[in-house]
Amino acid sequence: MWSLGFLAFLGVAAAEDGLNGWLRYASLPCSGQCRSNLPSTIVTLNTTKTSPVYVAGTELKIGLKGVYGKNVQVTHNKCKVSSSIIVGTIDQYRRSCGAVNGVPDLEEDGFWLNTKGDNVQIFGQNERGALYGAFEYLSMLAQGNFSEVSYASNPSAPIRWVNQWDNMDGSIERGYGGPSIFFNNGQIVQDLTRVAEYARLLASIRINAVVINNVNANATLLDPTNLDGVGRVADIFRPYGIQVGLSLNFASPQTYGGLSTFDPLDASVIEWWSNITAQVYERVPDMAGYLVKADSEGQPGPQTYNRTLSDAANLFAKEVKPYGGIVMYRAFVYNQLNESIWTDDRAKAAVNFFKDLDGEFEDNVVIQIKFGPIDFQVREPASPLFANLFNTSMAIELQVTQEYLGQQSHLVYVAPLWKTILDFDLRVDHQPSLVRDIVTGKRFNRKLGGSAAVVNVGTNTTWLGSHLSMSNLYAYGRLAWNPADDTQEILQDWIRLTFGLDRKVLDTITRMSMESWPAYEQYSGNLGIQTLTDILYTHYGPNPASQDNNGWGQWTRADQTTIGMDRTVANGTGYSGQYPDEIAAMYESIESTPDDLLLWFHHVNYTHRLHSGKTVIQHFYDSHYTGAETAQGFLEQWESLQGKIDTERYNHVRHFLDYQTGHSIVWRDAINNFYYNLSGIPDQAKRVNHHPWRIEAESMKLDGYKTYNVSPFETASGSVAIVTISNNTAGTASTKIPFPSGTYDLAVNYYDLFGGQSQWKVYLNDRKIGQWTGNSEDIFSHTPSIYLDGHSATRIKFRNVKVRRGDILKIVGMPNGTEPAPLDYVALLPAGIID
Ligand code: GCW
Repeated sequence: MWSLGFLAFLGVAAAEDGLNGWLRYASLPCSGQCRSNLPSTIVTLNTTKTSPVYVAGTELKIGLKGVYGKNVQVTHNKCKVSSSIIVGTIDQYRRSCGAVNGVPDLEEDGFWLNTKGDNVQIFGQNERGALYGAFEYLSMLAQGNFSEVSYASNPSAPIRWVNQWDNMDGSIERGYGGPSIFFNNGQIVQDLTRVAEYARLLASIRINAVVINNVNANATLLDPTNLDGVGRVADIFRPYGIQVGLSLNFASPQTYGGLSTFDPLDASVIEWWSNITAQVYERVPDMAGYLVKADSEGQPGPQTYNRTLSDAANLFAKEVKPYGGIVMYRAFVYNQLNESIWTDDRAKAAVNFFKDLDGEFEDNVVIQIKFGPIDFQVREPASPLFANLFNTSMAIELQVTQEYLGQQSHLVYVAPLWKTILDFDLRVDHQPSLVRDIVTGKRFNRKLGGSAAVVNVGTNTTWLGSHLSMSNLYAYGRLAWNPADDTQEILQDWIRLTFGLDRKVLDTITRMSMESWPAYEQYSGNLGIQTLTDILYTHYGPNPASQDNNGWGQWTRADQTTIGMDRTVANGTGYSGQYPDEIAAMYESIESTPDDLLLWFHHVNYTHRLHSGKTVIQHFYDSHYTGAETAQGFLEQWESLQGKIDTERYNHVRHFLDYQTGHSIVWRDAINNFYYNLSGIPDQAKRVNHHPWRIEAESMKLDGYKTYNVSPFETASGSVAIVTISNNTAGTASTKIPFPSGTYDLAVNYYDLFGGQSQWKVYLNDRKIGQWTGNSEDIFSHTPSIYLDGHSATRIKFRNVKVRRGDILKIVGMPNGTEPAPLDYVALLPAGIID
């Protein structure tokens, strides 16, 4: 047997379970330039173990050892050591070593990186900046890049935060990577190992603050024991240059403090918050600030007392100001609406609530604005609020967690979507006004500004629930630092750091990732109609009807002949008038509205012709076929990398992509069937509702199975499925194969429900050719469903099955728990047919 030492000697990598993310420091060969350019010593200019500069030294040591197997000594406060990396702040260097030459003035958190052969200087404006510089140098080394560089890098904005929607009981709202790393059972967890590992990842992408609890906040976080826990968490983050922030529940003075009111202008309420804030800062002297969701989705707020949103924000702002804290006040404020009122429009809410308060906020208040006016949909226009506040600081809110974008069970590289917003020019006062220049504070000269992303990592070793979704976290950090960066270049750094330098690996994952958001948009909601997920349940699978006929205001206004929200000033909700003149004019007219936002702004016939020349309905049909086809390609592309990626991650990702190929077809058929059923307009290419290679389960010979009408109807082929008659007896569905003899891929569409793990077995003439278990709730990251619907609909495929016409195909389903082994259809797919 091999000893551990021998394995280490061989350089056998630790399990590739994703825990180290892009900080794997996987071994690279080293000769020539590499040998002569590897420093032999690390000099850190701070000896305090909890300082970011000290941490930088440790990280450099780990990196050099990991990537190039080189053992390097860390020493402290020595200035002139040859063949060394010297890391510290500019001031520390000046104090210990004298003048620095050629380094430009750095902004807060900025750094200077200078490499000459095996002599490397890393200077931060502050300790945090020095740590960022160390990670930058390590990123070069880990990508085999030994070029001589000499440059300063400064952040675009001071606010580069992440938000976690973690609940005190350990669950995470819209989290797909397992339970919380912070909370369990109403308290902060004892073992903070994962918190330290998260801190390291976040520091490497230059995140400087993390809000650890859900914006739907629980006041019990404020009890003294929990605040002690927050203190422990902050102690873990601090060495990585990351501050902790807290979400507040606006009603806490009453619900938790026992006061009779939570009126923000009431003296006793102000005193109560003052007292709480003092307790917080006693434990966390560098607490970043408060995050507030109020008067939104049932959360209490100042409107209860007819106070303004600025009254509320300023209450907290005044409390945290003496400690240097800020208040992130969310613009996500809206009321329930009535769809029968043509002019009602949730998209107008943020401007309506905040515009008139411009200038009323304390200067340490930042309005945190979701990128679009509704809610992280697959495509939205930029929030018009960015163009309506000139004397108020703003931050853009993004979602790394893929709430409406496949919940990490679908590959969707989201950064290109964010880019459509960041690079959008709002033309305020007819001047260039890119969203990225507005939120960073440049356009309107604000000192504060930046971005916040909802991340929601959990205890899963992949952090987010799947390996490939980590590109989104990486890209978020990079764009927060520099929103002008190119999303494909960011992606490629991530790929090299995560999967190595092989050219084919790089090209393949690049291609899949760059195709993924467009494909997801194609097989979900098109032309700006929103994602079309089930908005009343899991936000995962298709359910277009759930958008309408309720107060949530995510309407499509689809009927038999027309679809889309008329948001024009002339004839609709007036939303387009919330933009500056040039943009308002563009969206007001159908002619100048880009096709991809047509239905966001206009209510048109299904037969309306797009700029592309297609009708709206034919565009829906075609896009859904194109998108699902692209997704089939992801699996093939990934499989071409077998042997080039460690088995653990190869299999994990393969399994997810295989699932996505099936679920993209569920999406395609559901949306196409829904609008075909509504409009009655056939697909010109005759694909929709026409599946020559399918055999519906309900048309098979059933024994122990019965038919079941699926809701929503469009999530079952032919709207009907079958379920076992009893909860504990197997059912059998059999059929004679009507197709020509030959080799086929056999696809089986079934429903995998939460609540049981049924088993299915497939036989051909009584010979078993395949089997599977309905356990996807334990494997995939998305929210499971207890119903037969678009969330639970799943496809499994058995490749290269040889059949003869007249063979008997039989599926035996054994129910389990509340899962009645449901089946929708089988398809026998000749080579090249997707069905
Ligand atoms: O996106 C929606 C989510 C809610 C979330 C809310 C918000 C935390 O469905 O789960 O609540 O937005 O952003 O506040």
